Amino acid sequence: MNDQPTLFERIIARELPSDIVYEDEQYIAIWDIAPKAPIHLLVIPKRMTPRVDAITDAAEMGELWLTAVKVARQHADDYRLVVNCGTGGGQVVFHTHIHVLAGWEHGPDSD
Ligand code: DGP
Repeated sequence: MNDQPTLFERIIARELPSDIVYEDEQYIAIWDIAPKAPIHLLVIPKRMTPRVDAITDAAEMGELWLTAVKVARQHADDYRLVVNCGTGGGQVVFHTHIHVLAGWEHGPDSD
Protein backbone atom coordinates (compact mmCIF):
# COMPACT_ATOMS: atom_id res chain seq x y z
CA MET A 1 0.00 0.00 0.00
CA ASN A 2 1.22 3.46 -0.86
CA ASP A 3 0.83 5.70 2.18
CA GLN A 4 2.84 8.57 0.77
CA PRO A 5 0.96 11.88 0.93
CA THR A 6 -0.66 12.84 -2.33
CA LEU A 7 0.45 15.89 -4.27
CA PHE A 8 -2.65 17.72 -3.06
CA GLU A 9 -2.08 16.69 0.57
CA ARG A 10 1.36 18.23 0.28
CA ILE A 11 -0.17 21.39 -1.16
CA ILE A 12 -2.77 21.49 1.64
CA ALA A 13 0.05 21.08 4.19
CA ARG A 14 1.99 23.93 2.51
CA GLU A 15 4.85 21.55 1.79
CA LEU A 16 4.48 22.53 -1.86
CA PRO A 17 3.58 25.98 -3.15
CA SER A 18 0.28 26.75 -4.84
CA ASP A 19 -1.91 29.68 -5.64
CA ILE A 20 -4.83 29.34 -3.22
CA VAL A 21 -8.12 31.04 -4.08
CA TYR A 22 -10.36 29.52 -1.40
CA GLU A 23 -9.94 27.57 1.80
CA ASP A 24 -12.12 26.44 4.67
CA GLU A 25 -11.88 23.58 7.17
CA GLN A 26 -12.79 20.92 4.61
CA TYR A 27 -11.77 22.23 1.19
CA ILE A 28 -9.09 24.11 -0.63
CA ALA A 29 -9.22 25.57 -4.14
CA ILE A 30 -6.13 26.42 -6.17
CA TRP A 31 -5.22 27.56 -9.66
CA ASP A 32 -4.39 24.63 -11.91
CA ILE A 33 -0.70 24.60 -12.86
CA ALA A 34 -1.49 23.65 -16.49
CA PRO A 35 -4.66 25.62 -17.29
CA LYS A 36 -6.96 24.36 -20.02
CA ALA A 37 -9.17 27.45 -19.88
CA PRO A 38 -8.64 31.13 -19.08
CA ILE A 39 -9.86 30.29 -15.57
CA HIS A 40 -8.92 26.82 -14.38
CA LEU A 41 -9.26 26.02 -10.68
CA LEU A 42 -9.16 22.78 -8.72
CA VAL A 43 -11.51 22.28 -5.77
CA ILE A 44 -10.01 19.68 -3.47
CA PRO A 45 -11.46 18.07 -0.34
CA LYS A 46 -8.94 17.93 2.49
CA ARG A 47 -10.22 14.47 3.41
CA MET A 48 -8.26 12.31 1.01
CA THR A 49 -10.11 9.92 -1.23
CA PRO A 50 -8.34 8.73 -4.37
CA ARG A 51 -11.24 9.33 -6.74
CA VAL A 52 -14.69 10.86 -6.59
CA ASP A 53 -16.51 7.53 -6.54
CA ALA A 54 -14.77 6.69 -3.26
CA ILE A 55 -17.05 9.27 -1.66
CA THR A 56 -20.16 7.31 -0.69
CA ASP A 57 -21.81 9.71 1.72
CA ALA A 58 -24.41 11.84 -0.05
CA ALA A 59 -23.93 14.81 2.25
CA GLU A 60 -20.17 14.74 1.73
CA MET A 61 -20.63 14.50 -2.04
CA GLY A 62 -23.15 17.33 -1.93
CA GLU A 63 -20.85 19.57 0.11
CA LEU A 64 -18.06 18.99 -2.38
CA TRP A 65 -20.22 20.04 -5.32
CA LEU A 66 -21.71 22.99 -3.44
CA THR A 67 -18.20 24.16 -2.65
CA ALA A 68 -17.17 23.80 -6.29
CA VAL A 69 -20.20 25.87 -7.33
CA LYS A 70 -19.39 28.51 -4.70
CA VAL A 71 -15.78 28.78 -5.86
CA ALA A 72 -16.85 28.85 -9.50
CA ARG A 73 -19.35 31.64 -8.86
CA GLN A 74 -16.63 33.67 -7.14
CA HIS A 75 -14.80 33.73 -10.49
CA ALA A 76 -17.41 33.53 -13.25
CA ASP A 77 -21.13 33.55 -13.99
CA ASP A 78 -20.81 30.67 -16.43
CA TYR A 79 -18.47 27.74 -16.00
CA ARG A 80 -17.86 24.05 -16.54
CA LEU A 81 -17.30 21.54 -13.72
CA VAL A 82 -15.34 18.41 -14.64
CA VAL A 83 -14.27 15.33 -12.73
CA ASN A 84 -11.85 12.84 -14.24
CA CYS A 85 -12.29 9.46 -12.56
CA GLY A 86 -9.59 6.83 -13.01
CA THR A 87 -6.75 6.62 -15.49
CA GLY A 88 -9.15 5.75 -18.30
CA GLY A 89 -11.16 8.86 -17.42
CA GLY A 90 -8.12 11.08 -17.66
CA GLN A 91 -7.32 11.27 -13.96
CA VAL A 92 -3.65 11.89 -13.20
CA VAL A 93 -3.66 13.01 -9.57
CA PHE A 94 -5.30 10.40 -7.36
CA HIS A 95 -6.75 12.73 -4.76
CA THR A 96 -10.35 13.66 -5.56
CA HIS A 97 -10.78 17.08 -7.14
CA ILE A 98 -13.26 18.99 -9.27
CA HIS A 99 -12.00 21.12 -12.16
CA VAL A 100 -13.62 24.54 -12.51
CA LEU A 101 -13.17 25.77 -16.07
CA ALA A 102 -14.37 29.20 -17.16
CA GLY A 103 -13.50 32.50 -18.76
CA TRP A 104 -14.05 31.72 -22.44
CA GLU A 105 -15.48 34.60 -24.40
CA HIS A 106 -17.96 32.48 -26.35
CA GLY A 107 -18.06 29.18 -24.48
CA PRO A 108 -15.64 26.29 -24.07
CA ASP A 109 -15.52 25.24 -27.72
CA SER A 110 -14.91 28.75 -29.07
CA ASP A 111 -11.19 29.23 -28.43
P1 DGP B 1 -6.64 15.16 -13.31
O1 DGP B 1 -6.19 14.80 -14.69
O2 DGP B 1 -8.14 15.28 -13.22
O3 DGP B 1 -6.06 14.24 -12.25
O4 DGP B 1 -6.12 16.62 -13.05
C1 DGP B 1 -4.96 16.92 -12.34
C2 DGP B 1 -4.72 18.39 -12.52
O5 DGP B 1 -3.76 18.80 -11.56
C3 DGP B 1 -4.16 18.78 -13.89
O6 DGP B 1 -5.07 19.66 -14.55
C4 DGP B 1 -2.85 19.50 -13.59
C5 DGP B 1 -2.96 19.81 -12.12
N1 DGP B 1 -1.69 19.77 -11.41
C6 DGP B 1 -0.76 18.78 -11.45
N2 DGP B 1 0.27 19.07 -10.64
C7 DGP B 1 -0.04 20.28 -10.06
C8 DGP B 1 0.65 21.10 -9.12
O7 DGP B 1 1.72 20.80 -8.62
N3 DGP B 1 0.03 22.27 -8.77
C9 DGP B 1 -1.19 22.63 -9.29
N4 DGP B 1 -1.69 23.79 -8.88
N5 DGP B 1 -1.84 21.87 -10.17
C10 DGP B 1 -1.28 20.71 -10.55
